[in-house]
Amino acid sequence: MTIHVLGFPTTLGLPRSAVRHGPEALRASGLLQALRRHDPHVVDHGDMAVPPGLTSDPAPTRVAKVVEAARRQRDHWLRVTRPGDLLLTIGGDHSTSLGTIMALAELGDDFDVVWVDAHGDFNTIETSPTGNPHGMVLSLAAGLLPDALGRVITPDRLHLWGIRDLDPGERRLLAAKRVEVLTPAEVRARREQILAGLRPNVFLSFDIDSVDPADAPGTMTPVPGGFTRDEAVDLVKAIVRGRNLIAMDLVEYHPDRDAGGLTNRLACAVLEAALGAWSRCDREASDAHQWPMASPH
Ligand code: 6HN
Ligand code: MN
Ligand code: MN
Ligand code: MN
Repeated sequence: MTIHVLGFPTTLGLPRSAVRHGPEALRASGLLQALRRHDPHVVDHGDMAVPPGLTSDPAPTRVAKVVEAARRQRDHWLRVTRPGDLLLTIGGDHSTSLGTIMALAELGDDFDVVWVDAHGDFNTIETSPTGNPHGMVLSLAAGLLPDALGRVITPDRLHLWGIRDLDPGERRLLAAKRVEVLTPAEVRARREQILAGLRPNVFLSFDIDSVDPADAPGTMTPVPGGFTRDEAVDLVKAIVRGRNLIAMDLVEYHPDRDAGGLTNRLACAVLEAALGAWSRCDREASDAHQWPMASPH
């Protein structure tokens, strides 16, 4: 059982150079060593080369570039992963997560996506107020931008938790597709029920801005009213415990906005919480979870 760690310093979803340094900043503060304390089977795949995002590109081009980078990430995962492994990606903006959804879908796994975020990331080019593809990742995966990508996942598999900032158009789309969208207050109130509603195999995509800006200032899109640091760590443990975490992402970390390193420590704590809970899971039980073997390279 290997934990594959990949840096994906993409700015294709949000053109802003500081987010490129997310993986580097977390590595510099000892993330890999911390993860290896929980589980020795950590393999660092380094950072994928991703071209910079350009606001001068028209929106369809920006989306196409996100899809192209995601395909390369998918292909990387398909080459290296084996049944029972954990795919861990450090972003990058939230377009980091598309390639992993594509890989898991291709592997034929039966999985849910838990998207812990302040935002729905369900805009289309038409509904987006900014044109930034990091706000379109789940609509892309659900096939709502058919010119860019066919449907990779059905909307019933999406679980959006911590959401408190939706644009009007994406709100309508989420309702029309009957996606589970819960505010932090709803997650607190219905925690056991919503956890029980998840499939055993989970991809947890953790956007730093799900946490309140008081505890996680190091992001470009802060929204008040988020989870506290302790709530976030506890929620991650609860998601992983008794379930099979097959992939996890940590995204939208902007080190230049992280005075005092508060967000860096939060990011490490969230990843350590996930890995600690993952390593304590009954790995025997997860052998039942079989992926078709990817061909060796
Ligand atoms: N994220 N809804 C806004 C937009 O520009 O579409 C913000 C998106 C934030 C993206 O959280 O990864
Ligand atoms: Mn997001
Ligand atoms: Mn967000
Ligand atoms: Mn579900």
